[in-house]
Amino acid sequence: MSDLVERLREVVGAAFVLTDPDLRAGYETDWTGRFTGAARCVVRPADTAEVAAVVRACAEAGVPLTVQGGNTGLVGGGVPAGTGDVLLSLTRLTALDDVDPVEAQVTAGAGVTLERLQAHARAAGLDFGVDLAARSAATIGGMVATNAGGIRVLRYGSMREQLTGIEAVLPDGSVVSRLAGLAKDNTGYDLTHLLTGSEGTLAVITRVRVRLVPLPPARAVALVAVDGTEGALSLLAAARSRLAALAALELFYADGLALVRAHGNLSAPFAQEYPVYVVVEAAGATDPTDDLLELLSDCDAVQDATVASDAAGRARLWAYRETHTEAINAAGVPTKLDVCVPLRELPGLVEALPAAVAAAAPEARTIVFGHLGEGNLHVNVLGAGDRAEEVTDAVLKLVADRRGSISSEHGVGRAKARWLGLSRAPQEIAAMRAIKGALDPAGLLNPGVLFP
Ligand code: 2HG
Ligand code: ZN
Repeated sequence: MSDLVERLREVVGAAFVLTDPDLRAGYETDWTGRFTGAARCVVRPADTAEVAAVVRACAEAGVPLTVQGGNTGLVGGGVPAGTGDVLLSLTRLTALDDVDPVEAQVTAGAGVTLERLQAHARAAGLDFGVDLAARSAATIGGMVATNAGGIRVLRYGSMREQLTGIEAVLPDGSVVSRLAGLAKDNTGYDLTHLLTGSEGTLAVITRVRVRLVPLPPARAVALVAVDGTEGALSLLAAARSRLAALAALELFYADGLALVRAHGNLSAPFAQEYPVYVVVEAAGATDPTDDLLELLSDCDAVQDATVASDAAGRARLWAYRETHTEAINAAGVPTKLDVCVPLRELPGLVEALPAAVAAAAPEARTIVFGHLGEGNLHVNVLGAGDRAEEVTDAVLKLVADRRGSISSEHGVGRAKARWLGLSRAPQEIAAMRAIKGALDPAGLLNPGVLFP
């Protein structure tokens, strides 16, 4: 055991192999505080060559690796399950190339944060198509590994849609690198997209090449009150057909708003309370405010609305939606379920959730919010205590009954591995296991993640 640690010190430098429990602690517990495990050490390589040497050393020693980016994943995929793994943190892989304005692409190290990539793209007059609340800490490598979604999927798609290439270290320490960013490349299996969403089980992503999108100069945001989930869907349908500049459409409920307001000391958005709220953002070459206002005045489902076009006003309205995660965490350790169903099933699911959760954990309280465009609900259950597994089982079965996915954007991780069979057929799981076995026959990368 100490031989391996010694060898890792030689590879990355002694300062970047953390064995002291106090130094390891921040890496060993996930952002929610729900998932925790002990690593034999945390190793922090600086580049692809060092990652490859670390992986080779662990492979030779037969020691499993847990791979971690910004540690903002919410399904326990980036923290060790037990003891003894090497925790491979990629936050030092921060190289960021110049933006290529002709291809509208850029190559980023796995440890570059989303916020830094966004600022880099914007300085070149472009933007990155994915955005999410954890932008200051979430890393691009982790976001690719989990195929992160966020608030702009309805306009630009998830991480998968942004990728034109990838560099990764395979479990034997060899490096695959496809970073030319070719717009067309039909030369066999698509490794870039195979590794996207593989949750660190097939390879360690070290660099990625992503496409960038035009930076819309004008934006407007509306916070809209509607009378129910059906009303929110009517607003979505209207926005999809009439608002060409539609950039985001997000959902939350009265109880989530109350929690967020208390946590952030935020004023009430409207003089009275409503059951359901939708944030609509429009972005375009010209000011979309009038189009947004017209949409809202024509949509029968709208009960009340407030619109902001300036940056401070837009941020103020977004805060009601974006601070849900931190407000919930401040109230306790949540059981988080990140699910999606076909949109027609969404109102029925929302209605069925409270009774299903109450049957599993009578004392629990459920806060629901999410990305309406994709039918993606974040079901956060507070106070489940030792009934978290029962709550998970009840909610995921409701979702499966409605032909939904048990993991819409956060990944399966450790949290939902047991339930993979609710969303994937036995033949699919067998095919996935065959791929895992071919690339990682010794099961070194992220054991316990994804597969039951
Ligand atoms: C979001 O949409 C994130 O804000 C986090 O995916 C969701 O906290 C959650 O459950
Ligand atoms: Zn989300």
